[in-house]
Amino acid sequence: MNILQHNSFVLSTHMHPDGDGLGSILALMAFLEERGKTVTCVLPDPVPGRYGFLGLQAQYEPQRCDCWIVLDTADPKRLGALYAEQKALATSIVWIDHHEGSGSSASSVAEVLYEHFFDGTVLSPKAALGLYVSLVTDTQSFQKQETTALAHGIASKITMTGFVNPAWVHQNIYASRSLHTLHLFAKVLARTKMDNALAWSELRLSDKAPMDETLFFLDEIFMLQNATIACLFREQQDGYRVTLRSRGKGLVHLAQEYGGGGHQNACGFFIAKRGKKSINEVLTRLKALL
Ligand SMILES: [Mn+2]
Repeated sequence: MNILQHNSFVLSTHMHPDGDGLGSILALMAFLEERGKTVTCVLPDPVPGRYGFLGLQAQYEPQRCDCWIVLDTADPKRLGALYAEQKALATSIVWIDHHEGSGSSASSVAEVLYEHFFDGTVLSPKAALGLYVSLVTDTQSFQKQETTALAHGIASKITMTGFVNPAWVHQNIYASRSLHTLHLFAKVLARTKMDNALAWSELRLSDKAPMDETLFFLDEIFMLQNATIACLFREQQDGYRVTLRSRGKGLVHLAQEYGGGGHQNACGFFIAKRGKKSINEVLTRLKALL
């Protein structure tokens, strides 16, 4: 991946940007700027408030550039309208991803970036913070199955720089729940059902759930004792956004069959609304995988 032949860069990530996408943009931006490159961050969606502490200056209009680098997805659909507009202004495109189908089994984009760009370099404060946020959010604080010695090793090298305070990062990202979100969480917990090792719940349109603030609900449901698959149905006007977690059940093919994607143990897709049928069909498919 010889991207340093280029001079001007646009860095982007998927819609509903998360810590992995935003953190890896911050790190790669620092790396390129330190080498005299012109770098602009262009996003399809606003930066969620909880990631304001990254200090990332994002723009929302496509920009002309030699090289457009998309982080944390390889799926044009996940860029929405930005894809066609930005593609028209970029001379070349590079996708840096770690989802199923990308050929990478890295826990986070930080791992991919570290191996390609940062190994053996002196980390700057911005690069260290960006890599750490990418790593800590996508491994769910080092608890997911994809978390290897490599992830811990990179985290150790980052924290040894002294530029990153893990407790401060954690507080910024996670100690940010509103009372509304907490009350919503109570509703979703009360709706949770379990059938053998499958646990599921739903968010309804009437809940008015902000996407970014309710992402942790599914992970909490997945903490149920003996659950090997957890599923959250998020009602939309025309269907349901379905997100899945598993322990070793290999769900990504099911997600892809429905037009979605992700990782084997964390993936999602969208289904059209057809009364009770739409939810029941998914539950039947999941039970068959237990
Ligand atoms: Mn990721």
